[in-house]
Amino acid sequence: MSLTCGLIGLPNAGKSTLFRAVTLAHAEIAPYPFTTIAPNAGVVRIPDDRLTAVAAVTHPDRVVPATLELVDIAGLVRNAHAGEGLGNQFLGHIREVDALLHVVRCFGGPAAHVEGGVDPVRDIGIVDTELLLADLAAVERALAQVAPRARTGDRAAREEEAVLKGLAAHLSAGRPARSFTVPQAAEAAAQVIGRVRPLTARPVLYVANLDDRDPGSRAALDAVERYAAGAGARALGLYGQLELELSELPPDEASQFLAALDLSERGLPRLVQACRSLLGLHTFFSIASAEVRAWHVPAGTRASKAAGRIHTDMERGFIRAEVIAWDDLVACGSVAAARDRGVLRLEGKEYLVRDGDVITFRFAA
Ligand SMILES: Nc1nc2c(ncn2[C@@H]2O[C@H](COP(=O)(O)OP(=O)(O)O)[C@@H](O)[C@H]2O)c(=O)[nH]1
Ligand SMILES: [Mg+2]
Repeated sequence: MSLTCGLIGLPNAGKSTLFRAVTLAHAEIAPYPFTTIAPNAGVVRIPDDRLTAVAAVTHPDRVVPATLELVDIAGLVRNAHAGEGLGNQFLGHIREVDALLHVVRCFGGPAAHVEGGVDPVRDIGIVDTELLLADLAAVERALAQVAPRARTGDRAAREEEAVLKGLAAHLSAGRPARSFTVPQAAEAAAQVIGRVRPLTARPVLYVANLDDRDPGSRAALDAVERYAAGAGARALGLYGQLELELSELPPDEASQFLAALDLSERGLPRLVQACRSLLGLHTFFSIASAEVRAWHVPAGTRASKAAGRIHTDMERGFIRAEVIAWDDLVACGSVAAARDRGVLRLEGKEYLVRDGDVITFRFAA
């Protein structure tokens, strides 16, 4: 299972700058044989204080954080949905990611702005409109497919057609598929969304790329935040160029530089944590003498499935899960003490893994 966030936005918004900043600072090292999947894709480590605390009481040889994939998708331009500027190819790449980081340019400067001056809300609108139009085209194709069956009176086909028409109207009104609901036909709607896989159904974070030397770019952040709130999404501001420069420095020099700039913290940790919550992930920890490791699973994952994240044998031969909340383990100081105090629970395969669980799976090989 690989969960992927894609950087999208207009050309020259700072996507590649951010991609390089994140992959330099958070690049996965061991135990994978490669840190880059493709020139524009990287595996990113997600730092986790809970993992550090668990490792501090279990003393493993190795501590392995959970990871995500990040993809730098080439810039989208006006009329991409109609094939402009390799549009279909770009939209195809967006279709492959699970969540969107929509980078919005809030800095001026020499790098040409494809649309003229700095205007983040206009820029967001251009990109979001392209995604909406691409989704609308996909819904219309699905409608054309289902129409013949619906005409014969097939009940499921008619229900699907009704949902698709509702979705088309929703998109035409400029609203993203992620806010589309059909309370009276929730299951049919979920099936349609699962089949059409609209781009605008993916969760999105608007990333305002600010300029540390341009005080005006803070006002742009306000505008992006207001837009995001109106769209039921979140926004985050950071200094892309500065983050890249900091990522290129040795850690001690980077902290000195940060202090000199009067910045208390970097933006990248906030960004990678936001990716994790955007994807709706829970983290669980596995503990062995050799290795303590963090794993991501979608919220609502059963224990047996979570075991399968570690090894398919563990899922197949699943017997039970021994679960301790990470803070209970840290408070007790050891697994044995946690067992003595009764905070270690035995759970079956149907148990829904909670964020922060420390789990040892028992399985028959
Ligand atoms: N001033 C300033 N320039 C930036 C910032 N981020 C990126 N740039 C510049 O904007 C240009 C385009 O950046 P790039 O990351 O290639 O944009 P992309 O087309 O979205 O991938 C480059 O010249 C960057 O150096 C920023 O935060 N502030
Ligand atoms: Mg680029």
